[in-house]
Amino acid sequence: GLKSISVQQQNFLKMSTNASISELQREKETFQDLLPNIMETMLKNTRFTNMPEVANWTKQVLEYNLHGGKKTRGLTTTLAYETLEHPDNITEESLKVSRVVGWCVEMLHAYFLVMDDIMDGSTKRRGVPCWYRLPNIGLGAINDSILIHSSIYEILKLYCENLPHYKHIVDQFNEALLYTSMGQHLDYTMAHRNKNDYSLFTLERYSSIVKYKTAYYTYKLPVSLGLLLANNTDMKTHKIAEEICLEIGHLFQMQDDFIDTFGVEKVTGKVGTDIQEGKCSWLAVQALERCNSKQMKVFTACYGSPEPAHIERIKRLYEELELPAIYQKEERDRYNSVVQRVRQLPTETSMSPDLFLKLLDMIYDRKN
Ligand code: DMA
Ligand code: MG
Ligand code: MG
Ligand code: MG
Repeated sequence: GLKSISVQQQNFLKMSTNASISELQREKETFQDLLPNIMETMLKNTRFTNMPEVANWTKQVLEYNLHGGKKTRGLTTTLAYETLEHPDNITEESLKVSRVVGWCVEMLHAYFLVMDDIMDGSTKRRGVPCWYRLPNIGLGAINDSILIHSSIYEILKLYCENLPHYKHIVDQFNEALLYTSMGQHLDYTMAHRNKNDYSLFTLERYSSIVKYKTAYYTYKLPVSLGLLLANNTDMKTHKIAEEICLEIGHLFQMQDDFIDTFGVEKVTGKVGTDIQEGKCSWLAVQALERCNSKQMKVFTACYGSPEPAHIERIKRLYEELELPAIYQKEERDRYNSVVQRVRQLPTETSMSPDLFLKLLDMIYDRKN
């Protein structure tokens, strides 16, 4: 269990976890139910109307690529708004707007996933073939991803143009777009560099990749949006929220890397590619920290190779190095470290630890 906190606190956490699981499940259903409505409204009231044929195509692209998944980013947006807004200001309408903005974050995610699956040579996503792998799609997926991305701004204009912080909201999406593409660039070039030179596979480099490719758009963006929807533009609050979000985001991507190799396809809905693609993953960096010279020879001979036997050998090496146990410990340590950090929040700002504890509980020990 959660070692550095007391039994009483553990029980409290479990209780709050169980309560928020059903709450979260209900919110997820409400969130999902809103999508058809948003799509209809977008296709009938935005610049998509100029080209009904393409509007119809975009609908199919969105339906396929927004389907399934955990909806972590969309739900985080609404949860952030609900937690950070003054209770008197929360209305059905304001909650709906937060869900619409949450869907925009899911669209940014879908846009990146369509591209990411091409870049990573992936075959499956959320239990179905990756978009670019469908017959008659192929590299047309690149333009389809732009249709997904453009939908975000059409929807924001439609639902948020009159909000006091509309410009700031749009800028948050632009920031996340830039940072994520920087991270994806690092991720891609690390895997496609001169073979057998692993001098750049450091913990420091790893932290930088996951901060940019995942933490900004997965946590910093939804939480900043929640603050802005609650009309909070206090720079100090935004800064502190960002620091915590980047820590949670690091934990989230470290889990994704572990799941890539040790996850179960039926549960994750995807097939791992990090070993054959030679990614600078958490597992690779940890292995390189611990290899003796014999193990290092195995690593350089097999890592980044598409041969099933090589992939299996790397997986065995990870097990020999006891990386699954090291992973569990680091997952717990990072969880505890964020818990400690957010306990200090009430003295620093008006934010309560609540939101961040819920976000942590949503992902702790996740298998998908
Ligand atoms: C995720 O990296 C980052 C983005 C921006 C999609 P990844 O390739 O490890 O994600 P996944 O494992 O879902 O393909
Ligand atoms: Mg990928
Ligand atoms: Mg990737
Ligand atoms: Mg991954």
